[in-house]
Amino acid sequence: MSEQRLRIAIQKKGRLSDDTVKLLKACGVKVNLNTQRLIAHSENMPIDILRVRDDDIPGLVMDGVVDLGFIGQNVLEEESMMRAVANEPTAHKVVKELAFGGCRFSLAVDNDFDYQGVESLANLRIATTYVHILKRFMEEANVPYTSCMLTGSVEVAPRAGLADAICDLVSTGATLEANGLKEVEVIYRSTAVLMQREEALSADKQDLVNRILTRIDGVQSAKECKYIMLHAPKANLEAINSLLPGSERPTVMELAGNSDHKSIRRKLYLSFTN
Ligand code: PRT
Ligand code: ZN
Repeated sequence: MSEQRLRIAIQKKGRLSDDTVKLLKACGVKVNLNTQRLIAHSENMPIDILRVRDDDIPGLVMDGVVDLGFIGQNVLEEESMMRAVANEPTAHKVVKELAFGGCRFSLAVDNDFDYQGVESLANLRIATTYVHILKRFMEEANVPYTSCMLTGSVEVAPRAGLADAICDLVSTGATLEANGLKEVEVIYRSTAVLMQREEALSADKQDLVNRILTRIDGVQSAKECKYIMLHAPKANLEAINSLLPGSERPTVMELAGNSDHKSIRRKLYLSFTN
């Protein structure tokens, strides 16, 4: 890989891959990712794309091996805490929050578990992949527990007799439900982010990063903005508007032949986090 080209690490195969590649394409970065190659070179920009497991991305950026990385905040947070304990470099900048990869990191127990609060988990065994994020939460709650580190199939741990509870990523909740578990505590919320190495880049590389960031803003604001339209009783206009997020005023129009109702139109900026 050339020092002059911007190096970006992305997840090779997984939940962040498609959205990351789509975003890069929408930003005008042309690259052929149809091969199995570890490194792909952009055809139209001085960019090399490194395709790796998501767990490797924070370290590659923190060690300065790549300039940018697309990663879930949960993985970044966990790796930062792990490296801090090991006295390894952790410096980096989060340069953009992204509108995909949204999930929550939650404690879950069997449906028939009588959960009264975190104290109900005292001295129990909790299975998780992100042991440091869980540890911070349990220490802050001052609840002793034993952790059981699993890198996959965390949701089957209680049924398999490996743990009494789990702490795992949740998006729709379907996996918990399918395994007879209930979500009892959200301990961390995550989206994908774009991270950059701490050390300054050359002026040319930083210009390119700035151009990409501006394009991401353009792509995300186009996606995040939706119009809603509804017909509602005149008397409820203020109440309805107060329920909608943001401070923008709606466009209110008369409805032909109906003096009690109005047509309301409002632009909404959607949040992508769960
Ligand atoms: O192979 P590699 O190490 O690169 O990938 P991976 O298997 O470690 O990660 P991957 O691809 O599963 O997830 C990558 C990132 O996507 C995570 O680190 C999160 O930031 C984000 N993300 C968003 C999720 C989810 N949503 C999610 N639902 N990651 C995992 N899940 C799993 C969860 O662990 C559980 O098994 O999906 C299941 C729950 O989903 P629901 O919809 O049933 O609730
Ligand atoms: Zn992973």
